[in-house]
Formats: sequence, C-alpha cells, structure tokens
Amino acid sequence: MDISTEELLDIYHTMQKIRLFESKVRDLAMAGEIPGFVHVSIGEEASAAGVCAALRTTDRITSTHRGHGHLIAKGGRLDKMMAEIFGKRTGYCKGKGGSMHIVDYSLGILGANGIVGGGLPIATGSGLAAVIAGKDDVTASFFGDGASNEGTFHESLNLAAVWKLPVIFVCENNGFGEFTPMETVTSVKDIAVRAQAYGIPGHIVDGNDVLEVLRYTSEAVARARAGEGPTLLECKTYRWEGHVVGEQAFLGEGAYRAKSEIEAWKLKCPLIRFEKWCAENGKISSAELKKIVADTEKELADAIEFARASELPDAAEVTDDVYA
Ligand SMILES: Cc1ncc(C[n+]2csc(CCOP(=O)(O)OP(=O)(O)O)c2C)c(N)n1
Repeated sequence: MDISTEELLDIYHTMQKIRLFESKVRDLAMAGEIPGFVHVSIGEEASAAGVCAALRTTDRITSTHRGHGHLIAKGGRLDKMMAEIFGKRTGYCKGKGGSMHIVDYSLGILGANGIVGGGLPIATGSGLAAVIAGKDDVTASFFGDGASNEGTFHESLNLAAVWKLPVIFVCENNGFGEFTPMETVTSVKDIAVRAQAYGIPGHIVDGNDVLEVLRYTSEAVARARAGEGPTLLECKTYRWEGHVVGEQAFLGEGAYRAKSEIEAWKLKCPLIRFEKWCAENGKISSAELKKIVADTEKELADAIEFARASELPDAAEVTDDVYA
C-alpha cells in the first residue's frame, strides 16, 4: 500500500493519543476525579485509527459507549473531550453528556452512544442523507460483537444493502459483551460472514494491525463513494481493561477470562506492532516516534489542566439543550 511518511506519523500520533488519553481517564476515574461510567478501548486503538485514516473530514462516523478512540481518531479535541468527561461547561456537551454522548458535527462525529447498536441506524440514515444531498461522503459505523446480535444491526445492513448506501459497518470484535464471551451468545464464529445474508462484502480484518485496517477500509470507502454500497468489516481485537472502569469481576474469583489471555493479547499490542513495522521497513526512526509520545503527553497534560480549571455547569441550566 502506498502511504506517505506524514500519514504514518499521523496514524501513530492518533494511536498514542487514544492510548495515553484513555490510560489517564482510567486513572482519574479510579481516583474518583471523574463522575459517571467510563469505558476504555485500550488495546483496540488500531481499528479506530485505521478506519478514520481512510476518511476525510466531511465523512461521518457513529460511535459506541466505548467511543473515545473513535472520536479522537476523527479529530476530536482532547481538551473539549476531557472537559466533557469531567462534567465541565467547556466540554463538547457543556458537561451534561459525559463520556458516552460526545458529538462534534463539524468533524462528522455523529456521536458516541450508550445504546448498544444505536449507532447503526444513524449511520444508515447518514448514508441516505449523503445520497439525497448528492455528495460522495461516506459514513463509518463502529459497533461491537455484542451489537451485531441486536435487531438494529440486521435492519441497518439490509436497508443499506438494498439502497446501496455509502456506509462502512465496522465491527470491533473484542471477544466479549460486558462479561459474556462472544461465542456463548453469537450464532457464528466470524461476524463478517453475516454480510452474506445481506449480499454485501464482508471481511475479517486483523484489528490490531492498523495498516491492514486502513487497507480494507480504503477499499470499502472507494466502493461506497462509487455508489456500490456498504461493506462489513470485522476487526478482530481484544480489550485489555474491564468492560467498565472500576469493574472488579475481571480477574478475581469467578473471573470471566483468564489473566494469561489478557497477557497474551498484550503481546499483540497494536502500537508496538506498528513501531516494529516502522523499524523493520526503515520508515520512521524511533527518535521520531518518541517525539510523538512526548508531544502527546504535553497535549494531554494541557487538556487535563483545561478540564480541571473549567467551571461546572450551573444547576439552573440542567434542562437547557435537553430535547427528550
Ligand atoms: C440496547 C442496550 N442493551 C444493553 C445495554 C447494556 N450494555 C452496555 S455495553 C454492553 C455490551 C456491549 O458489547 P459489545 O457490543 O460487544 O461492545 P464492547 O462493550 O465489547 O465494546 C451491554 C450489554 C445497553 N447499553 N444498550
């Protein structure tokens, strides 16, 4: 695949932003500084970064409850995201939405979504809107393996296929829905085969290989822009952390997965894999990669300072901007 050094640097920057942002969010939530529930996608950075690297600003995405990575990859600002997660007025939703409701229409981010499977019909509608408007923008919809068992998945794929809508359905299969192993509640081993039922292409993708994700997404985007309809991508990956930050069930007695399984997946870290690829292919020096890490740490420290220094919304504003 033809890819410039600048694009490679951007991809690495995105993955580092996600990793460092979410590690910090996890630590701040554990320390009690962040209110509400937060779900992190540490270990799954390559799917968000690879998919969004194939999109342009006018393309759109829908996200999930585990959405920080998608939003960052589509250009979401760390300061406004952090302020939102802190519940501050300077946040994306004036501090009233929190982690699961971050939206930025100007970047094509149609929203994180606390409803499992909730983003799929929105993406289908967004695809239809682009067609009606005569634009060749595409919409990528991120969702989990659990969401692929919801009715919205099947309805959305069917309609998008029938109307040949420019939508890329991106299943991030991390092996679990909350504390339930995927194989105990899912009729197929590979979500990608479900594409056959709707007559569209479906591909299994190594979700920890950002360049493979980019390659498959670029093909799906070209197909969608050409009016040939939707594609289903299944990015196989793994979440390193609990379902929700603070979850105690993941390693203690009665655990739903073994510590050794998590350790085995950590060896397949998407960032380390990308660093190795750069070294082996003489693409980017380790000094350049280290500079990106240092720059990202600074960006993140500024975002936290911004969030901490911002005001909480006033109680009198509690029903402002509330539509339902
Ligand atoms: C419609 C709906 N049903 C159930 C829930 C509770 N819930 C929140 S996250 C989750 C698991 C989702 O699993 P998956 O789609 O695989 O995403 P992952 O958490 O693995 O990223 C469930 C059942 C919900 N938020 N919405």
